Amino acid sequence: MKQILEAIERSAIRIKHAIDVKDIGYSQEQNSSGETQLQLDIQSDLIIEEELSHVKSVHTIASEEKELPMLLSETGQYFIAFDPLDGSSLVDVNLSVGSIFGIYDGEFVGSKLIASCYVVYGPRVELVFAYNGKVKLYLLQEGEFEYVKEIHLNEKGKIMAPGGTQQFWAPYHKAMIDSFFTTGYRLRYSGGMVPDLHQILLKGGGLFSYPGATDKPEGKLRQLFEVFPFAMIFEMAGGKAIDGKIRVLDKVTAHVHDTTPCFFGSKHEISVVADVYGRN
Ligand code: P6P
Repeated sequence: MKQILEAIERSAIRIKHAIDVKDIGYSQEQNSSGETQLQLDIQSDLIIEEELSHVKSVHTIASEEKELPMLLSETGQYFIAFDPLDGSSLVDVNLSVGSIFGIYDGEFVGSKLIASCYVVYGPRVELVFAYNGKVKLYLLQEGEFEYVKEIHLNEKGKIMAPGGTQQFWAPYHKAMIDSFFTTGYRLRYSGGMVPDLHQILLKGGGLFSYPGATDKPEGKLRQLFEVFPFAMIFEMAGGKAIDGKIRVLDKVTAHVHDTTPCFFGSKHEISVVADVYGRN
């Protein structure tokens, strides 16, 4: 696992450099989710693929930017799913973006996720690694990731990050979100999953939601690359992650690019979501 974290750290430093200096134009390609790929998306994907290809314990990788999983070593143990540069379209308006990694033991299944990691490329580069029940924060300083602290969520928070297009929300979802705001929650939503969730984790709690809606019944965020890694991080930090009904890590993934509605948050906020969705 140490070699995997070191490969992620090397990737993060290279991706940060690419963000700072490279062309942010669009390619002629689309990814499996039908999103036109930025040159940076492709560049970041290739950087991570190259760095992980040197780690003998990695069996297979799956990327948001690749149609199918890629075998790296038959003798490897770990299956790594990653979103190389989530929210990449925010780079051209100079907002924070991130890389997300899920490390699975032997197969791409929620119940086999054993470690998660994300990197935030913002005013500073920070890395969060969740493994063995602990969520640890690191800060990039002079080319090295220095340990800062463990992350813990409070039982209840103050931040609301409501994703999706409001006109397509279910009425009961809109009423629930409105009820949080009328009780004093603060709106914090950039459209970048990594910085939006990072803020909730570091500010002690709240709720990030990307629900199923009439335009996207199964939500937008991908199970293996985005939702499951953050679900583990929130659970290890003392919070919860559900799809509205069940724990997201208990879901069965049929295809590598499957999405799911998702709610990440402190225990109190998730109990409100479970109550509302349980009644509708
Ligand atoms: P919306 C970025 O494109 C992304 O995949 C996530 O980073 C983010 O949480 C979500 O989409 C934002 O989607 O529909 O609210 O713009």
